[in-house]
Amino acid sequence: MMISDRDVLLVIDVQNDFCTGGALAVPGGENVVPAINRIAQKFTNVALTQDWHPADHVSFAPNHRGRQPFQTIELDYGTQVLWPTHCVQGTSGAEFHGDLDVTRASLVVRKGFRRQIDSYSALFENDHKTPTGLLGYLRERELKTVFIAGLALDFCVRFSAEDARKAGFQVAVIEDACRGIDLDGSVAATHRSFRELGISIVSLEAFL
Ligand code: VGL
Ligand code: ZN
Repeated sequence: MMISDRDVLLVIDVQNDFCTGGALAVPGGENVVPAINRIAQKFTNVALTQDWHPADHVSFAPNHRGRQPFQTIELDYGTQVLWPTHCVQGTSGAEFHGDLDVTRASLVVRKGFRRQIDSYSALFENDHKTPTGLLGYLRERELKTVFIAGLALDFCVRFSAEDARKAGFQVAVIEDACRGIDLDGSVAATHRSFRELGISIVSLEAFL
């Protein structure tokens, strides 16, 4: 695959809490790290996202009396999954995985820092309105194709891919450089959505 200066690699939430031993571990999460490090070498433009919540965040189950992780609640912007407390600002769980090569990254977007709203997508928070600023970056830098890798395939990778596609970018998800959580068929729903929206799936091998 030929990578151009109009392409960007968007690396989603490769943080300790999403890896083995972390507070919201995605099965095999840390296995994306060597793959992402290799792919990142090929790109001129690399952007990272970092899930970055205050301790009193609305998405944390312990902040809702009588609720358990992975239950859902209704908020004014829609249904919200309640997660174990994870990626709290300034904690080691919120740090990037220690082996992730961040040297090529020209942008780090933090998301989920507003107490009352979660943010899966790298572009918009879960109300689908509040911007993170990444869309402005992509447009102003005149980037055209967004390649996405990281965690978790069926939440933050999925929402980021959907929003980037809807905003008019070509989007390709590098699926073997992602891992999923898979709650109630969410991985299958992700594949359906990608097909409907014209989001392509590419393999790691295509880059090597
Ligand atoms: C994520 C759940 C909660 C993700 C972040 O990175 O996919 N999932 N916060
Ligand atoms: Zn989160």
